[in-house]
Amino acid sequence: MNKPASVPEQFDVVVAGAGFSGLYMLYRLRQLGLSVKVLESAGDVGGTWYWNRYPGARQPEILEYLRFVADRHGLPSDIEFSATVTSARWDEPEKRWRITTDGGQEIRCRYYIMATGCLSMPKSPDIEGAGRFAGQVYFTSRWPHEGVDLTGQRVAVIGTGSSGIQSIPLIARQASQLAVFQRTPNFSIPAHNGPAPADRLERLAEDRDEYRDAARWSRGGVPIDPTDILGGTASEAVRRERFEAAWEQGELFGILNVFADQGVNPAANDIVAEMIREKIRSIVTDPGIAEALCPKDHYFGTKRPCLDTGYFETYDLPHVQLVDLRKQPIVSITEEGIETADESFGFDAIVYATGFDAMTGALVAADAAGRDGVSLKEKWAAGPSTYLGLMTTGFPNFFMLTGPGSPSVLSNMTVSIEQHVDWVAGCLENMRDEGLETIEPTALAEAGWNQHVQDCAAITLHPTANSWYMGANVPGKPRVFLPYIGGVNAYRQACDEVAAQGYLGFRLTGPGEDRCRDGVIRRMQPDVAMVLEFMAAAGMPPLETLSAADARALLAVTAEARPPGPEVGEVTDGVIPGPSGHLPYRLYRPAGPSEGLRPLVMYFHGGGWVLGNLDSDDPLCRDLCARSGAVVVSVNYRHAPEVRFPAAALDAFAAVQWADANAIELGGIPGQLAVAGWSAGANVAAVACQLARGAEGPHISGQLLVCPVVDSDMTRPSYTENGDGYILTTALMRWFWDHYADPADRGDPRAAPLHGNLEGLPEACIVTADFDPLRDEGVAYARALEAAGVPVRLVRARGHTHTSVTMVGVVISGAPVRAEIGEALRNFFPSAEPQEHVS
Ligand code: NA7
Repeated sequence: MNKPASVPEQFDVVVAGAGFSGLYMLYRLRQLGLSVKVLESAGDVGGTWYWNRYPGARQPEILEYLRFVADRHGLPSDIEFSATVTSARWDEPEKRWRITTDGGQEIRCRYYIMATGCLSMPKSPDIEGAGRFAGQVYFTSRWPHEGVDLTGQRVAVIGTGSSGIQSIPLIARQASQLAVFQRTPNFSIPAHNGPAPADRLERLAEDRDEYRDAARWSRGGVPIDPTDILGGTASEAVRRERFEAAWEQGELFGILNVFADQGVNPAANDIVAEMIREKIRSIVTDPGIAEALCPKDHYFGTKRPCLDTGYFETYDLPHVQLVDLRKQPIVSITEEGIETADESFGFDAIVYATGFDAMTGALVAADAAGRDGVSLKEKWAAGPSTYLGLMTTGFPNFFMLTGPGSPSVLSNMTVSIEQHVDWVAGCLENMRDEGLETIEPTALAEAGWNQHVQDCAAITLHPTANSWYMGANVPGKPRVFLPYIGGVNAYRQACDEVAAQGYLGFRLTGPGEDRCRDGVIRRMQPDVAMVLEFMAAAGMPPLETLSAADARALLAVTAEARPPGPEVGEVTDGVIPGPSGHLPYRLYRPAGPSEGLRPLVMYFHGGGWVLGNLDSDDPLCRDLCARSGAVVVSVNYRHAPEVRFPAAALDAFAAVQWADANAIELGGIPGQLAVAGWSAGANVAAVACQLARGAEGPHISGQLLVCPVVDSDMTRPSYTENGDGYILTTALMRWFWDHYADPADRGDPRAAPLHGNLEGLPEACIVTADFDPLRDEGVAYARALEAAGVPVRLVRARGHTHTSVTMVGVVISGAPVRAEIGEALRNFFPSAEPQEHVS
């Protein structure tokens, strides 16, 4: 019963919601001896499982279980049912939240925890005339608890997400006529509901703790073995076998794990998608209806795949009709039924299975305003912003369970809920023990986390879909990827590290206390981090412990396993007359007319003047060629220790002179010549520009320097920060320098171009990577060039290492950086269009 109270009640904590997360939160807070009030809109525990009782929802057992848990621990005595939070205000002087409910109650509390669920705020029907229908209206998300008898009725179902797909076969059993209004066909696989598989039960019985621990440290919160089979390279037989097994198993994480790359690689994704479409065509007899049911506008898994029982089979029933809204959109709901562009339908009942304002809807609706009176709705107008999906700046002591920016809906919710609740409980325990009163994330930590969440999504196919993950199902909702897709395991690791580092990125205050260890918990691109982990696990010996010959042999082996890089028009090998002997080169001509002339880019590979060759940078050269539209000529200069400083730089200069003199034979437009290089190759490219300027020729249009070596000073901060653990180490850089140049020569501008005269040099594009020891010297060179009047475009490869931007086809997050490089190269020249060759 809600009774207006004149004196506000006081609690340590108010929790909104009594579903899985609210119940477990209550249990843990009680253990800490904190006073708690749970406010729940519904008349009972259960959350999602209380509300979603549509036909086919597998909810009764789960709801029963939650009731059992609540009763066993006597939880209901701290829960107020039928009480909805209508507003929450942070009282800064009191350092408390003031909560009001729809019953007029006011409650004060130190901590306010939103356990309001991710799919709990139904989307209001955004269809013209929705209020006009005179018959029965039902929402799958608010299905009457006493059930609905649709026997003999003419029924419409609008929506073919999970709720529609699960309820349609059962509604079809009762209805005399059923019309399904489908806007977007969805991927669905048979659920094969029944007893849990014997092997899983055995594993649980053998060692329950091990099973649960494996779930906690898995990607999706379900302990499965992630495959390493790639869709592109698997044989047809393997593809078929893996797909059929997943189809038979009927589990979401199985069908999402047919290939390791189906979530990131369109070609691999399409193999799975097409196999599902084949299944649909084999089930549905009418080919036209089958085709209309085949999803084709999004990659498989980028919208939540559905699990069904006899869904596609339903369309073979004579009284079931599919209305394809792509062909005949709804014009209006009328008093009698639904009018589309082509037809008028009469119904006795309309069922809306139109989904939810997911992940943010319930949080925003509860009208919380933080320290400066700014509401969550205002703060999140352009999309949610959280730290770890748990808290948000400006809202002290305000926690969200499974909020945006946490794995939540992409994972086994219960596993994610437990992790969140345990983390919050640990945090509050720590605050109590340390005598602290408030906790709030910093702006820096929050911005860093938001960036990481988006970085994780950006390497997948997810952002391409109009899904509720992207907020795309609610008109006007900002298009932002809402959950964290980096994995339950990676997420748990990040949360644990934050706590272990004294609550990194949080400001904590208490009487006489104001502490903050500010920082960003994840700055590295997620795929770069994966490559580092993979390399660490492979246990490669540090290159600097090897001889030059052994290091070269090792790199040759690893190069063989790489993807080849993009197709280009033509690749030819040749030799250049160098200052002392021939230098091999490889020429990459862009696709397109072969006879036209193009701008010419002389490219020099990386490898610390010791390693590398025409093969080592082959994928990168292809990529540069394809992106820039220029002819790229990769030159293999002489290497140390066999031939030391300044041979590499002199070779590079000679190659540039030769290319200028022979531009037309190379397919280059005379006078449109740029240089490019990566690492030590960027060093010799930069030196070649200085030598060309000194020798008054040839004219160089631009210099692209990717993570260049431009100085021998190894004391800059980037050496301290990144000198170990990111592939190019301080020790390896020292090894390179020792092989290449005597200490006395290392200040020579032909070894350290930063020390040269920089006036009159060609315009530059310099790429620096965050986790590169050479980062700061690259920035220093850019600044010095600018000071000398040279136009510079400085490209920051955010979250990258010295090598990762060059890993074409491996590190997906490098592609946008290389797109920028390609644009810079094109801008060096008046036009990248092939020019007619008039001899
Ligand atoms: P979903 O998955 O959001 O599905 C809603 C469906 O309703 C989907 O097919 C929508 O088409 C359709 N829809 C929504 N608005 C309209 C309008 N205005 N006109 C026509 N069709 C519309 O919600 P569910 O409840 O099925 O499932 C939610 C989650 O619960 C599910 O993903 C699982 O995680 C469990 P659209 O695709 O937007 O074109």
